[in-house]
Amino acid sequence: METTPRNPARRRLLAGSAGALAAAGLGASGIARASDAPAKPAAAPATATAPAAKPAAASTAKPLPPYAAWKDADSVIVHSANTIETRRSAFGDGIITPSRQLYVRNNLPPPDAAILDDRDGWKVEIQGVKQPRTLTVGDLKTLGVESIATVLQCSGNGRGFFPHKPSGTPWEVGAAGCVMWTGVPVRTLVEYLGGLDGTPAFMTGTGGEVLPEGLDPKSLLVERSVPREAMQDAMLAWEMNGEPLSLAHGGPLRLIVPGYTGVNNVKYIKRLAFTAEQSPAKIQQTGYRLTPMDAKPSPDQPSVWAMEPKSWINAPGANGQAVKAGRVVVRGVAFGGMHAVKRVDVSIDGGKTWKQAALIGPDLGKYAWRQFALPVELTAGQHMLVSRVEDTQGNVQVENRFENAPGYINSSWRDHGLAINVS
Ligand SMILES: Nc1nc2c(c(=O)[nH]1)N[C@H]1C(S)=C(S)[C@@H](COP(=O)(O)O)O[C@H]1N2
Ligand SMILES: [Mo]
Repeated sequence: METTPRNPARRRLLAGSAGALAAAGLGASGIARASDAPAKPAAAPATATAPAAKPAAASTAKPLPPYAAWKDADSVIVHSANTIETRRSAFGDGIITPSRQLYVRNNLPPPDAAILDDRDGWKVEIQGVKQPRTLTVGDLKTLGVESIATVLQCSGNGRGFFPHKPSGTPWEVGAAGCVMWTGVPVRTLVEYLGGLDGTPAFMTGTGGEVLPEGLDPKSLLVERSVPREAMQDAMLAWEMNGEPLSLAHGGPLRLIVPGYTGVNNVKYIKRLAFTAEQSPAKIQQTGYRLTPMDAKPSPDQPSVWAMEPKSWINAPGANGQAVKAGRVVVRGVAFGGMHAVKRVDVSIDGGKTWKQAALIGPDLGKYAWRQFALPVELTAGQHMLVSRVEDTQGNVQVENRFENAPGYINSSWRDHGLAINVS
């Protein structure tokens, strides 16, 4: 299997880790990790428009929070009011993840639902361009429109497979989905405003949550910076899967940064700025860093930005569903992160032998996932189903997770294996 990390962020981390570890020489205990840690208890937002919640599947299950009451309770695991995961068995065979099944992750309680009352009136400040301006969603709609499918995946998806039990939500496979976004391309917007002012290194998006008073705003503000080049494919989106963007998913307006992990896709965006420096917010400076196992989070560690090639199997047998011996079709999803999927291989013996799966369904572009399928004959007994994707650049999904203290970017095909009992 591959031993050389292909992800540039990972290469940087490995290059820098000796120094970082030496410099650290510190115990890892007691490190505060804001990122993806359970948020403070939310004040229940107004939900005048939300349809009634379905009863949860299991009696032990937590109820859906009011702002997400319209989600399909049977398809999700409610970890907390601000962390809701799609069940592995709920990923269907279609390419787009239905909104009712899509995961939700809020670092802060979402804003009041009243912000959706006048969607077109929502304002976003654009800075770092030749003609900085505040535009409304209504204004943005006059500039242009495009649709793009992307994999939206939380940086911590797969954290539940890290044996050291990092703090934060123990997501397995379901903090991810493939979503169709509609909005205005960021490059169209920048062109309209006269182009970039100089050559700022970063594109910075600021979330529109109202922050509690009396606390340092930098400690809570959801403000993320990504390398400027990411603007080429980025979008300010007002629709998701053909519907006006819900509050849960960042309505009225959200930044989409294709290929980048969830946190970089800022919801309720109120400011988009091209900046020389990364945001001073904690979520940027020390949150979402690939912190080595025994180090403290620090701005000199790689930021969690680009996603890596990753795939997993969703059927048959997810979440303990019965599987009968005989012919079955093994199905799953695969994506490259920054590049298109070239091939997916599947093994029903835990990686000893592999067969190439067929990519099925439409190709919605390099940032979407591909569905794959492989008919196999299953004998009675235990089987470990695993899949491995390769992208068009020759990057292969890693066999083993890259250990890091906060438990980010787990792309290990081994960790994502689906153990089934065939009868
Ligand atoms: N304003 C704002 N944007 C945000 C967040 C947030 O808490 N506030 N959470 C981020 C994280 S960590 C993830 S994984 C995604 C989740 O998007 P979703 O809830 O639409 O699935 O939104 C990102 N954008
Ligand atoms: Mo996330």
